[in-house]
Amino acid sequence: MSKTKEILAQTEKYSASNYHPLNVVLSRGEGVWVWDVDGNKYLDCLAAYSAVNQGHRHPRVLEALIGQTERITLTSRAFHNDRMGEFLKKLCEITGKEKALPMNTGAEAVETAIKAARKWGYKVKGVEEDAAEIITCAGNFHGRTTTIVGFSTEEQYRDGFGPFTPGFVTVPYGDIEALKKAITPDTVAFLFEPLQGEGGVIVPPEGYIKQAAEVCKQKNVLLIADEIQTGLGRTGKMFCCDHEGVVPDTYIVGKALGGGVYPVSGIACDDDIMQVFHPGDHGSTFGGNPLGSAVGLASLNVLIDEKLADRAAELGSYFMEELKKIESPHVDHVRGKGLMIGVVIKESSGAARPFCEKLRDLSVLAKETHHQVIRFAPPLVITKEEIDWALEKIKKVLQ
Ligand code: IF1
Repeated sequence: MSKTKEILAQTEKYSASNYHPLNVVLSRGEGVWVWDVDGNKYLDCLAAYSAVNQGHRHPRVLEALIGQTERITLTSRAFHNDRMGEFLKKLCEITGKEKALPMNTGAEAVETAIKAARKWGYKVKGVEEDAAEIITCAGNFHGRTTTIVGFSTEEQYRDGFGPFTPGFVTVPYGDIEALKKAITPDTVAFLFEPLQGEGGVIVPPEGYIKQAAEVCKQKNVLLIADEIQTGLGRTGKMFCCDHEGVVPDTYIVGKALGGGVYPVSGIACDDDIMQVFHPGDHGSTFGGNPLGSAVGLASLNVLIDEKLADRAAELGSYFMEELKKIESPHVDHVRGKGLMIGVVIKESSGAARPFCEKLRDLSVLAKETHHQVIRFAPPLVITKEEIDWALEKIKKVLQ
């Protein structure tokens, strides 16, 4: 039995079946390339859902990780450590914000943003206790906690997990009038993705983000951008909100902040919001630990020094243009921004999954989202030659 089959059987036996992965067992990674246990090589066009923007095992990220393991890795926040301040300084410089609060996973950072918005609503805006409302969008994906799935519009993410947290109002994504109508005196925040990843690589209408920012400013409602997947260079700018020159009240970051080696997330905002947190109000065992901070700092430095956002802009438009040129009876259209691209498969051609399986057979790893969309989101260190290599295989499968 091949090593792959052996490991698939072992996983089948011992793992919860909360995922339906492609049948490929990865054991090595380098840049945009990954190898399975049988030595087959693949081009990774998912980058762990944009958590590997710097490429697999980036030397500078590994150096920070391994170097820090030789000093100290975890202190808890009961004591200070010598790496967190430097990391948060860099994060504040990049976001242009006064303060940052480090967490670990994206969902934890989203929950932190929700708590900050609610408390700001009560202590600063003057909303009555427990009456705070947060507006979110249909088709959202912000994580898997019960509060977050409570405002998901994807039935499967909610099924069997109730009862849910109150205080959330859903509006259609991209619809400014609906957002205006949904705001009440109790609305404390609008939480949105500047481009919906899991929703199927949905790009909102031009100007939507700017208009949302204006509406929120007028109504004293916090604009909270979940840039966990779209941020850190993925869409061709440091943050996706930058495409419309919008600076949200709160940035939520994660995924690539950990450089593909360690969970690092957080929120960044000015002190008028962050000052609602007093000692003991909020925290986590691992948030702000020296190992994650060292990795977070290196991850940001790599993004900046290697100009990965510019790379994503240039190579993303090349990739998208070439995908659009492919004559295929199966493709409805191509959409996205930077190196966050979705190829929408016509219903008449069935689901996207079989196309991903054929791509795997040709050594390209991509993942479907929402049945009809093949998502292409490779590490931002990809070269034009590697994109051309992938395009050959993608053409074969789509034609
Ligand atoms: C899964 C999706 C992507 C995110 C945004 C917060 C989080 C995510 C915009 C939470 C996480 C991951 C989660 C993973 C698959 C993947 C995903 F398909 F689920 F939706 F990328 F599109 N905000 N997205 O994309 O961050 O707690 O996971 O660190 O749950 O299957 P997390």
